[in-house]
Amino acid sequence: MSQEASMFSAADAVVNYGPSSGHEPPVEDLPLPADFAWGTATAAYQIEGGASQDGKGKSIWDTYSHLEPSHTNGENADISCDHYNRMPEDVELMNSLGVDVYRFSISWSRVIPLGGRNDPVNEKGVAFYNGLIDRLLAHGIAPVVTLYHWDAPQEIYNRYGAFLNTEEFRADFERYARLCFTRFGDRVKKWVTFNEPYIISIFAHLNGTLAPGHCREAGTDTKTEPWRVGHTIILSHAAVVDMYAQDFGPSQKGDISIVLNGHFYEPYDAASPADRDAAERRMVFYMGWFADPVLLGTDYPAEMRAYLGARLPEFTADERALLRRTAPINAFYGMNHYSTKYARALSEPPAADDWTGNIEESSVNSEGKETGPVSGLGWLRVAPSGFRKLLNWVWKRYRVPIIITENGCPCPGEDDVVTAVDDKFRQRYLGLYLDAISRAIYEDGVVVKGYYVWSLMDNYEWSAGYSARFGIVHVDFKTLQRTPKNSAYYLRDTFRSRRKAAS
Ligand code: PNW
Repeated sequence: MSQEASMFSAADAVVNYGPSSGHEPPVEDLPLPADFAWGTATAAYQIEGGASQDGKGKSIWDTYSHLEPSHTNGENADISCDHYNRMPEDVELMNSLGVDVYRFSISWSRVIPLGGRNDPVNEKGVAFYNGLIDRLLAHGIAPVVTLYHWDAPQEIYNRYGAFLNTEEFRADFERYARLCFTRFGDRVKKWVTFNEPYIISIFAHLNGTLAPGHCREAGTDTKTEPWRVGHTIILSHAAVVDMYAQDFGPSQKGDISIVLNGHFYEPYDAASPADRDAAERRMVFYMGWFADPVLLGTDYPAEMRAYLGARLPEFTADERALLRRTAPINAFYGMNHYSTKYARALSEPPAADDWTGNIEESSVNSEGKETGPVSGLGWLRVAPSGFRKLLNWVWKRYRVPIIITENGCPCPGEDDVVTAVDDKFRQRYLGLYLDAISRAIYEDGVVVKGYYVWSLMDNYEWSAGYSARFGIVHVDFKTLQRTPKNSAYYLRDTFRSRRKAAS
């Protein structure tokens, strides 16, 4: 299995203390702007539970997490954190931590159980999100709402393959978005259309480690389908941005954009021009794939067109006009960022379905140097200097304010509840990554507006099930009791003092 394919697998979650490089600087608690927003982030399928409660329809994750043999560590999220039934307690918790923002996602099949544009609305599902939004606002917490965090209604997958059919998906997604803007947009002022299109395209439709695990099915084409999925996401995003700007923006006055994830890539051998080029190309293939059409309103990056040829779909003249028109409306670059990797140019011919630009990724470079100490997951290493470089890379290419919409880590040894609550590894990781933001802002001139930690609480980590804990709040999955970890108090206090220092 490639390193990418294994990213979400349970095997990756094996505790590994790894060699600490010992070279990381201490946390300096550097200042942040007075109006810098701090928040927590979650996703519907990972925390809600209530899998079939109050008329909710099935999503592709309800199906995928029940496959036999299991692809999800033998675990599903039928109950998970039971947030659907404990929402008031969770909002109280956030209030006690002093957060400004809560980023959550709406479960499409909870509000439109069958998902399609002519299918009925589930008013009980709508009422749940109305209750959540009202409660947040009553505590002065701003909701940031993601429309799609990986849980497509199962029925639209059955009908036409969901993302595999651009026209059908786009029409159904437009109707779902319109429903959300109509019902929630009077109070929600920040919208995200899609969470991590790269992961949806590659992990869910090429490696098959996430739902629907499409490449596992007969008759699939991994050479072209991931790029079709990406194309569907870009056009559905642009259509919804256009709709928001025309029909809702003038009265609701909110912001809308997309959330992209990506590592920073360093060359495997810094002296090799081919590896330096590979590191740059890897980021273009990862983030530029979506950010160029969405934020610049241009075609896919030229490097991708040259490499992928006919595997990459074309935009029609109308679609190009849509991209150009909507690009400047996107109000921010939503960045999910966790770690840094090395990129090495390969000389042997790539596999027919290669998606990397013929590059090998690793955590160790040609001199044997690691990107950083390993967290509770093998791929996630502490590398704050790469984060600062990525902030610069994105700012230079797109010149749009950046919001860190996810960042965080599981600690080594976190299965043990004492380690979990006294989470020094995580506090250090978060502290160093916040220092990197401060340097990017004050030393490099990058505009960064906010930081939402992943995640509010331990939850269902997709294919890894409950084996990887990203929360700043511990969840006992037997009793469902929540206990803030020390990092929760660290973030509460550091934002208080860092921002005071800045003002
Ligand atoms: C994100 N990577 O996924 C998702 O948005 C969350 O739902 C998830 O729980 C969280 O990160 C932690 O995994 C990513 O390898 C997973 O670069 C992997 C990567 C990026 C994002």
